[in-house]
Amino acid sequence: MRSMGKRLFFLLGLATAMHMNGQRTLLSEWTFFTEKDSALQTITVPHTWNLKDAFDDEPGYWRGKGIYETTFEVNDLEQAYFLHFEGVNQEAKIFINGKYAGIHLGGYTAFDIDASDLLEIGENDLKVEVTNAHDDTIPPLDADFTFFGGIYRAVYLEMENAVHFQKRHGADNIKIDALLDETLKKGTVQIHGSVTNPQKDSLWVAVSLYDNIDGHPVYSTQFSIVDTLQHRYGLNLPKLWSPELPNLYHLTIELSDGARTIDTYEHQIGFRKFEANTSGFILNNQPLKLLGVNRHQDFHGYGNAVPLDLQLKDLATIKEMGSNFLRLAHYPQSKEIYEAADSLGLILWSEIPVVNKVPIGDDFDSYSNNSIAMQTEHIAQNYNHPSLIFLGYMNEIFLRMVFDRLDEKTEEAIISNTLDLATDLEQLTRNRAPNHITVMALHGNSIYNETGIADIAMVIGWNLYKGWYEGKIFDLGPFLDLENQKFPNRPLIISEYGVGADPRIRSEIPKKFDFSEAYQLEYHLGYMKQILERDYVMGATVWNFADFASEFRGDALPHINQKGLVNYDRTPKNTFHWYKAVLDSTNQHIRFFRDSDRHDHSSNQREIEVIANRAFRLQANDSEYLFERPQWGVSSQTIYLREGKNVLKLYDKEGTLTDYWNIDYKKPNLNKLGDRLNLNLGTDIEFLSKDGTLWIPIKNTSNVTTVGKVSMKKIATNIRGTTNDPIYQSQLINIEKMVLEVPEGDYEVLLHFSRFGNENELIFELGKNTNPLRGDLAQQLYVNDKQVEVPPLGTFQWATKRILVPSAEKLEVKANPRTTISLAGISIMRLR
Ligand code: GCB
Repeated sequence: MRSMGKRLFFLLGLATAMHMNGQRTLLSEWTFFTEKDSALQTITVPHTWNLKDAFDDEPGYWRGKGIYETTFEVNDLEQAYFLHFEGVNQEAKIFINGKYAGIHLGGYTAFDIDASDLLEIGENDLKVEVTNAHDDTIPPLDADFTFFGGIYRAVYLEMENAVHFQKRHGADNIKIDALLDETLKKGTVQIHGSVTNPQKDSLWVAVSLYDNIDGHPVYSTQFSIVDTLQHRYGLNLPKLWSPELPNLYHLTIELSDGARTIDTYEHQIGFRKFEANTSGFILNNQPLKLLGVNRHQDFHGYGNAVPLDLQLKDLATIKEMGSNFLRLAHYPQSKEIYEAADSLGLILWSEIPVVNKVPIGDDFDSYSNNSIAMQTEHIAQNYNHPSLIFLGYMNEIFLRMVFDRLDEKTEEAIISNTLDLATDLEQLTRNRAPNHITVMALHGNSIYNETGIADIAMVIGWNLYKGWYEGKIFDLGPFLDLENQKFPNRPLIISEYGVGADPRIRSEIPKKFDFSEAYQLEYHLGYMKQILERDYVMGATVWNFADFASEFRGDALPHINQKGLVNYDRTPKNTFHWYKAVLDSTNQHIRFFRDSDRHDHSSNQREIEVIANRAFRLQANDSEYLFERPQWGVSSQTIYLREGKNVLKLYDKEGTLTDYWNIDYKKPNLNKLGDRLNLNLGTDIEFLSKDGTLWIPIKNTSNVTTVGKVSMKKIATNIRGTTNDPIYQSQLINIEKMVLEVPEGDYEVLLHFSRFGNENELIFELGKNTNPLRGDLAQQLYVNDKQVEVPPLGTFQWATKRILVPSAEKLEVKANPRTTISLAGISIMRLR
């Protein structure tokens, strides 16, 4: 009989593949130093050494060698010992008691080191040399995410009987299939495995299956083996696994020598039948549109060394959003993520990090072998999860080649290597993971069709950014239709789509690359319409569930790719709530699209958007508006604000308050002492900085005029030394004169400058770091006819110049007649 404790274990759905009879010790206390910094630190694993420098202002982050050391006790040398590492980025060399014990390449799969022959009674030393230095033989070579170095997942010392389930590729060598017949009425469980049994003792195996909900035994049998485990049995009317009802069974395989249990393997299994074809995805004989998100593993404040509870919360949130599908891009993630997907009911696409490019020349063979080893481990470690259906092995693999513009010979070599590797990985995946679907993600370029690589995997995923990196939102549908027309037999999925959005930014005229949440919503709404209209599109996963670290990026926040539906700290953006309203129709969602509690504007008109999947009532001060259920999860209403506080409320049909919002309205003016006006130039966005300062675009105020052929200039690059990048990432250029009407008074004026890259050189091009002529000219900037000395500035830097202007009725910023000025912003404060 199972004990109550055990049953509870089932109920919580926490059971996993593990040994119940051996001992497992978490090794969390370590000392650590690096090649660069020899100071010894005491740290706990999970750990990464790039937590600071991946986010600081210096370009790049340290990629080198870190040395971890710890000790552990052993008092019985008759047992077998393994060190189990769940993830070390990216190369780990292990030494036990000063002796070399093994090496592992690749940062995203688990591995075991057999320590049995190197241990001593008493204290044992363990040293792990880890490097995340670039290595042309280890994927990924290049990718849009930060390769945080360190032992960033758990490490265990495992003690086992000398006879145990064999360990291979970082997992117990046991493969389980839970299959269904055509009618879904008959299930079959197939088990293949092997046992390390040096003396060839005769052993007993007991296989038992329990209902995961009530712990009730469903099946149990015993048989004898020596070292090969093969078992198959049928089950009538099994409960099915699906995203809607993720019914699981708990399987245990106990190994005994006749007298006692010596090893136990446990795993949750689920019966499901699936198929991907040109009319879509079929689960348990029903069509199912796969909709969900991609997920990276890192998290604000932790890098890639993220506590498990936070990781699991991600999965719960993804499910709560209404997703039935999750792509673990671009690498295998913690094993608990796969377990959570099993119990929550999320279909998984999981892949290895062969991203952006494959090497040519001498490195290719090793790269190819390492990729094959990774896919082998990836499959061995995750095959048994019912949630895992799609297995991938390449993402946008021709991206670098297309952008690097190489000569023809080099291109030929790359294409030939890439095709060879794709063919090998496809073959390997099909062989090792029958009953799964192979998949590959492409970027929107015809090279994948032309080279034939798009015909290798069973399903093709397109990463499409129309309306962001290129084209328009509604270019998506025609692209898909053409692909479908040209390749009617190719099952197609959208593996990525998304745009950057920053909650500090608000726009009334959403545009691509403005990083406004309004544009993010417009884009996702447009995409969903086009996706749902097309049955042949199997599904789609948003890029990305959460913002994630990508050191070289400069979105509105430096070092972060901001395409998340939730921020890096997982606070939701509006589009997250919108997906919830659209995908989770069983629950009522009625709330404001909330983008700024302030309305500093010369016009009191404001367009209010409401995210809803039910009929609702909007109350704005004394006015009321009734709405039917919006077809696409959002409705809007223009309202007229009063100066000061405005109270907005939402009610459902029953009259229950579902959300409220106070908006403070102020006409931008400088009527009172201490009043400020902060103008964000070269843009239509409003920006709320961390210190609560609201920066408004010129269009929000009526008292500014500009002279010159003025235009806007915008970049998305990290401006060093600030997290207020949106102020400095846009400029108004070619200003000959800018006049601000102000009430008579004394003013403090702050002129804000930034300098873009060389190719974008803009006039004021200040001081020492630029050519002298332009520097000279730039010195000739006047405010109310007083010459202003402009501070020197390097590329992608910013600066401000403070000026006091007494007794002014207007502020006139003027350029030398031979030139024009570029300004990123102006802040004005009334002193008298
Ligand atoms: C892609 C890549 C992904 C990037 C994303 C982006 O297509 O697969 O790794 O992060 O685009 O945001 O540019």
